Amino acid sequence: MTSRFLYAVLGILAALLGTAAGHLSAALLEPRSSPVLAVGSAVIDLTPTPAKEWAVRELGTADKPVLLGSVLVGVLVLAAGAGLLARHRLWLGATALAVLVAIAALAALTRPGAGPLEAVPALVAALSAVAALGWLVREARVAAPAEAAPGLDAAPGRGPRRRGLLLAVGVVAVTGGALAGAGRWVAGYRLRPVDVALPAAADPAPALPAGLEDSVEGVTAWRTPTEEFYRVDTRLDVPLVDPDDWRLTIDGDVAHQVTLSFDELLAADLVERDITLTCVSNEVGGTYVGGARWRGVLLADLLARAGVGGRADQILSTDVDGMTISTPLDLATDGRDSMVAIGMNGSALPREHGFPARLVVPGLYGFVGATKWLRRLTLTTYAETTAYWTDRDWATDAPIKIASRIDTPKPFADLEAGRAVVGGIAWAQQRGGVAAVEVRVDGGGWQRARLGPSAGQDYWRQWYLPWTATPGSHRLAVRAVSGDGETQTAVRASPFPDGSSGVQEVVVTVG
Ligand SMILES: Nc1nc2c(c(=O)[nH]1)N[C@H]1C(S)=C(S)[C@@H](COP(=O)(O)O)O[C@H]1N2
Ligand SMILES: [Mo]
Repeated sequence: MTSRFLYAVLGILAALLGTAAGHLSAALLEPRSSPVLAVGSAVIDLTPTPAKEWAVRELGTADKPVLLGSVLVGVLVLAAGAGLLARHRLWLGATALAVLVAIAALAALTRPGAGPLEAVPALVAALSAVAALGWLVREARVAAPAEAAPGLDAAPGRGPRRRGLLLAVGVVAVTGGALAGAGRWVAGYRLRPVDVALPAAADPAPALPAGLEDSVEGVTAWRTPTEEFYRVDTRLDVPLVDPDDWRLTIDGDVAHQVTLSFDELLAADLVERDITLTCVSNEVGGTYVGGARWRGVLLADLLARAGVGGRADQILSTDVDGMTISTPLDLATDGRDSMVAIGMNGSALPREHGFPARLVVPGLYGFVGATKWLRRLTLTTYAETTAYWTDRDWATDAPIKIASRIDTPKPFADLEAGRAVVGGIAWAQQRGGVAAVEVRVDGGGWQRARLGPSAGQDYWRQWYLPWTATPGSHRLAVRAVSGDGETQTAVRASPFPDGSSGVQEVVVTVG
């Protein structure tokens, strides 16, 4: 092993130990302030919108692991550099590590609503990384005193002099691993699901009829299992909210500010509705869409308690960490079942999906109507205040487009000739629901597919069309027609908000 390589490895080891120590202290104090998470979150907020859209499209749900992995790799490359600097001057290497950690501290402190405590994990990381580097470098010098002559790539000595270095490397590596494991465990324990007994809804939804998934192989389940529900948000972690401390405040242009505890929300009149949620970043044929049964308090009831003034044109919602989303007031209150949801598919919201409460507005894309980890609803105007995505040039008005997806057959599938089935889902929230789905084979005429049951206009529908597959290559396209008579167009308009409206076409080979 050359001495350069050795010192780069020592830098990396020291940085890994520091990162693990920082992560554990963050898990104990405030999970989001973990150095790598904080830097990753800052990267998300600083990333220009087109790059973010690209990442969501190209990387899908892997975007977060990829981002965190890149941040970690970046840290390790810089840490290797710090190790190389320490080869000649320990203080130079230590300073480099400290600068690296200062960036993490800055990232943690600039999170919305961050207090000074959130710099502690970075501080812990800095102290442990520098201490580890100091020890490792001292032992490395003992092991290879020739190193004193700069420029000579002397191999570390053998025998007793090397034992100290091996011991130091072993202790740092094992401690780092133990700290990382402990941090993971503590964070996992503190973020375990909260056991809440939800009261029944005063206005329940009727039992959902059986969907097509049992009879048509390959069609998406009509009810998305909670664990499989897509997740899209700007966070790398989930917020740690204690429902006993949590409050929902309604303020701004209101007659009287209203503040509700979680128990008060549970005690309010609850409704239950089947609503399909989707993300504007969903690719044609994509998976950022899901159907769930939401339980909550109608937004109209809550706003009535506060008494909305005449000035407001937007509901600015703020999450527990200060992230903001704006919802057009006129749309949210036009009679649709907008709600502050506390339950999903019969249980309390999972932390990933907004525990303890989130907004659900039927017919609006998630980024303008589905604020998770909700803390405040402020009645204000678009002129006065702007929200996170508004500041990034996204539209403020974003009704969900009519959409349909082919679940089966999969693109580029190889099928056997004979009886086959084309099937999938379609949605047209707040447009009268899905009235028809049409399938086109090889550019021929549009044929009506058979529809699964309906659970109201805000919930998606399954569909299928029996098809006799003949040998050769075939193109299968699908489009939906809404209850209010609109047909999904073939225009794949870009940029947003038309991105999600394209007609999907898949190519299959029949052998
Ligand atoms: N606080 C908060 N709420 C949020 C977001 C977010 O980044 N932060 N993302 C929104 C977006 S873009 C979508 S599509 C939906 C997704 O909700 P889900 O993750 O429960 O499917 O949440 C919305 N609510
Ligand atoms: Mo979204």
